[in-house]
Amino acid sequence: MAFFQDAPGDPDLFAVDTALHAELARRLPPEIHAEALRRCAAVGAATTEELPALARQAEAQPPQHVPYDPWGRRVDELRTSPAWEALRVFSARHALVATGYESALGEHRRTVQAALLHVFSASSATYSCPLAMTDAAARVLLDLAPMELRERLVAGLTATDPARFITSGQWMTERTGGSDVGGTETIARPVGDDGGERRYTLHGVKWFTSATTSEMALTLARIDDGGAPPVPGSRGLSLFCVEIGREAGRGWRGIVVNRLKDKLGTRALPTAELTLDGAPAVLLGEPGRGVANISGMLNVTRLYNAIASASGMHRACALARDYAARRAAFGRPIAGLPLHAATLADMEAEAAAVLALVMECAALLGRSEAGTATEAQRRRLRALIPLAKLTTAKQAVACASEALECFGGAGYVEDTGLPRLLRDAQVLPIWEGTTNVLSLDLLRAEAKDGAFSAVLADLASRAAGLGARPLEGRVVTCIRDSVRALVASAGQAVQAGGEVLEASARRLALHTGHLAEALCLADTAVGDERSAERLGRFVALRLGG
Ligand code: MFK
Repeated sequence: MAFFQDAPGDPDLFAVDTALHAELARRLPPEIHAEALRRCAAVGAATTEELPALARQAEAQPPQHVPYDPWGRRVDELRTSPAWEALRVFSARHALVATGYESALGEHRRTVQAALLHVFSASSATYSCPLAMTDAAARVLLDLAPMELRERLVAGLTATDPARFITSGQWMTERTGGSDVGGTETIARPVGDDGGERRYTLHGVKWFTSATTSEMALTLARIDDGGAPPVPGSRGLSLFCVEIGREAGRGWRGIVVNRLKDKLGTRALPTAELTLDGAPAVLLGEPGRGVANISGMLNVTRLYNAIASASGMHRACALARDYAARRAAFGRPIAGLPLHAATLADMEAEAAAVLALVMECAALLGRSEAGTATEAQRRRLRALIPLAKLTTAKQAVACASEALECFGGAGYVEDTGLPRLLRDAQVLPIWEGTTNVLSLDLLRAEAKDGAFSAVLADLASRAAGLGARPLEGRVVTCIRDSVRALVASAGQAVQAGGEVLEASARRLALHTGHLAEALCLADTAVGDERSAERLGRFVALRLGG
């Protein structure tokens, strides 16, 4: 009989997630732990069939832009797959955004939410992107919006009733660039105040607007009130909230959709170029404080990015492991071939280390938002978020590439669905700040708040405490040596200053990120043998131990 290879199956991504189980067990008090397990299990059950089927359908029916109706009227309809809408409904029902604002969960709200997102993201055809911006917009509106606007929009952004749940976009990137936002060309013209809301119209082009079907967006513009010329650079930018007015058959109020982007991956996700031609907007916060004000949004979306990296790595590993049991070569299932078994174990070790750092960031954000974080923890969080985003994104791309290799030629063939692992991972280092931009952000966070020093001090103190842990001597020695080397090279770079410091920022950031992962995983490894084994592998892989 002819041979046909079985495809990999989609496992229950929560049931097989030993790393996430270990993280939750160590981080949550019993009642919240039980609740987190219950909620994650409900999402996990959908990762075997429901979510993969929705993701496949959403990818197979990518968004379409219909600029004109049959009679020539501008309508700018963005048609997305019914599966994309079903992912929105699923997200609301499982409170994927709302959990981050659930005061009953106290300082653990972001830990529970990160766990849910870790189970969900990789099977969501990147629906996690609109969720990231929705969550981040809720955060910024809570901090900055006038009361009526805040109450109206935040209720929708954090709703668990699908009929009320709305999403938000974030329009930051213009043709002048996505990194140096000081070049923003969009102008805001005042039209007067309305019940505490400072109203403007916006005029300019936004070059990357993801989740463009959202009901609202936050964006930056330069105020031009007809008096003194607008202030150039990033200090002249202000933050605005746009509620998108769409009327069937009439186009969008003050906005023209130029076209949808043809992207390498994230193909179910609508990403458009827009011309703002009088879009009504409300100013948030003080004029000229736009970059500082939108940074609250960036910190949330960057954490989501790191969660998506961890989630993608976990799914890639789970698929590769499932396949290894089904695929035989050289006389046995490849799971039993020593080198393949070691490769899978290394990938899983890396994914566990990534998750440990992500959960640390989520825990710190939860504490910070609940008001229980210390000053040192807040400073550490400021640096850990860019560090986690930049480090984990690079690891996610490498892991996706390795996973494709685990399937041989099938990993390179589109209709297996496997190449999507790599195409979707490749966006993670690019959007929400590239590796280099975030490495430089770290230097700025150090100059302003001593945030990088707070991370180094924490790593040094954790490394010193490792001796009291039941860990392999090799692991402890390697981590300690690595922390010493990092502190020394950071010191040399700071002393050199200027361009030498800038040029070394990326190397320092990645070294710090890997060490932070190792030390977070070391905490999880106490009392969890599998995590201890993974720590040993991770240290050998990344720290040369
Ligand atoms: C699915 C579709 C896929 C499509 C493919 C992707 C295509 C790409 C799409 C994108 O373009 S996504 C957007 C990517 N861009 C970014 O994420 C922005 C990257 N740039 C930065 O992060 C810069 O560091 C930043 C614009 C934030 C700073 O630029 P500036 O103009 O040099 O400002 P500065 O002086 O560093 O910071 C201004 C204020 O904000 C300071 O406060 P003060 O005025 O009180 O001193 C900073 O401390 C504060 N700040 C900046 N970043 C912060 C922050 N505060 C807290 N947290 C932060 N992260």
